[in-house]
This record gives sequence, structure tokens and C-alpha cells, in this order.
Amino acid sequence: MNTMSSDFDLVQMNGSSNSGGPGGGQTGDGDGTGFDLATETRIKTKKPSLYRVLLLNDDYTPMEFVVFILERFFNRSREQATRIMLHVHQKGVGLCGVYTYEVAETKVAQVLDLARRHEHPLQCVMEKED
Ligand code: TYC
Repeated sequence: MNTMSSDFDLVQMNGSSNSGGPGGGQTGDGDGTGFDLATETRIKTKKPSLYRVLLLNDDYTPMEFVVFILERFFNRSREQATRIMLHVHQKGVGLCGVYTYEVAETKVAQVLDLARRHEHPLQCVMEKED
């Protein structure tokens, strides 16, 4: 699944008096016909949307398992992982990291898969940043 647009879509702009923008372009009545048939190809760059990956608290998943998850899938140090785990334990929800769509989706799937294989009810979700 891919809902993101590319960072490097090529946009063809046919018509007269295109100007400016990344990549520049060629304009002008080069053939003496009085028509400007310049074609500009510019590189359209767009920042990808970002998604928060969140862990949810529950009463059964062992604290050490949550710390392990944060170390393994979210590249956290033992100290960071412990702090995040305790935050989730106390507040009910906590931030693991912020990623592009497919990376976030993969991390959620990895967490849910490992939790399910260990028969822990740990829940992990992603939400779009504004
Ligand atoms: N509340 C769990 C316990 O007391 C620990 C826990 C922390 C569970 C964070 C899930 O996302 C979680 N064992």
C-alpha cells in the first residue's frame, strides 16, 4: 500500500511564459512562429506526511517485554525505553517515534506480531501528524 506521492514527480508544463521554480526552464519564441511552445520540466518536491507510533497501556504485558520492544523496533537505549514504558504505564499512552507512513506501518506490524506470538495483549497504533 502506498498513498504517498513521490518526492520527485516530473511535472510537464506546456504553454507560454512559465517562469521560475526549481529546475528552471526554457521559454521564448524560438522558431519565429510567434507562439511560445516551451516545455518546462521541473522537479516537484513534497515533504512526506509523518506518523506517530504510539504504545497503549494494558494490565498484562510485562514491563520488560515493552522495554525490549522499544529497544528492538524503535532503536531506544535501555534508559530511553524504560522511561517511555513507565510513561505509558502511568499515562495510558506514549510516543515510540515518528516515521513516514510505510515505516510506521511496518513498526506497528512488528510490535503486534511479536506481542501476539508471546500472547501479550500489547497494542500499538499509528496516527498522522498535523
Ligand atoms: N501496565 C503493564 C504492567 O503493569 C506494563 C505496560 C507498560 C504494558 C506499557 C503495556 O504499553 C505498555 N505490567
